[in-house]
Amino acid sequence: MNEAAVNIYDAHPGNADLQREVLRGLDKSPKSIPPKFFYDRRGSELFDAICEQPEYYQTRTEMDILRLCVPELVGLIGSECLLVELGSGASRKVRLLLEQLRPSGYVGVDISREFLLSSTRRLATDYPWLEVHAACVDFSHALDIPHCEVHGSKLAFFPGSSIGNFEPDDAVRLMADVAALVGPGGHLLIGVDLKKDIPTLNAAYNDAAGITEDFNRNLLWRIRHELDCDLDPDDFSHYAFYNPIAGRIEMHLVSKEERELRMGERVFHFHAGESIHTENSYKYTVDEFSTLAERAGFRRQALWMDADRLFSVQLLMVIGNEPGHAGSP
Ligand code: AVJ
Repeated sequence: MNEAAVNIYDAHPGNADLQREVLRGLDKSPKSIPPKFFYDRRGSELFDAICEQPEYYQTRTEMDILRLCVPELVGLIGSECLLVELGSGASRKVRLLLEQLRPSGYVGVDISREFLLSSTRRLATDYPWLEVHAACVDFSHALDIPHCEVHGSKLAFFPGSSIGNFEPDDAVRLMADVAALVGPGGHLLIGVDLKKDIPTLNAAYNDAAGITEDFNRNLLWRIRHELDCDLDPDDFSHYAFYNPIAGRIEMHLVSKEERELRMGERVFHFHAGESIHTENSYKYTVDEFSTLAERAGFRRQALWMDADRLFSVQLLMVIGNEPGHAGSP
């Protein structure tokens, strides 16, 4: 069988970034490592397994919402669009969109190269009518994707509440980049996890099967394999909790004992109980998120939620040269 064609664009910063950012993060006080480094091959597999856990309500809830809202969405967007998916991962959710929206082109954007290539190849095989692009990009730095010919509008898709990984100001910056990418009248369909009771939030990041724990600790396995260091991942424990003051889940790796960690020529000291902060996952109310979207230049066009209001899918449109909008000619 012929491999389906995928147009590949690779801006991946490579291994040097892991080393540089890990050293920089361990120099900070408190110590931290950016969550984008979770997603090596094993990390992406573990994240997929998290999404199947009964405590992790986000994925199935968002899928249920998408199943119900896509027909309405198609009415609002129309076909003949270019669909750009951010953090495409296994690209399961986007199949729902592709099948009903039937865009003329698809661009998958992800930092995890192998995962991106295999998932976009599968899409190209399953949808021969679709022009498929793969952009291996760290969009937390810059949303630098290849130019694609497009008739009609652009729709960006950012599912899974991955926007929650960004500090609110950075989330505004990223959404403003998306606004510039899709242009006036263009859209962003975004999944946003909502504020809710604390036990439900805590359980979602402390599943009984221990998958989230493995996912968190896999970051240390990755560092041990890819960098020159004397790290034993089992010396650190998984710690995840909702911080109601900051409005976010925090994930940490906590050193069980006092230790030194050698990395290249550097040595880092850990107190017993000292943590490496590995992830924030911000939760928003509908109103809080509207404020962020407006700061980025979007107006909300539609809002879909499950009956328990655990999760939301929001269609945002770039405020631009629409007739009647203040400031337009
Ligand atoms: C992919 C960032 C949306 O914050 O819920 C899941 C990542 N971390 N369990 C999230 C994650 C631990 C996830 N996001």
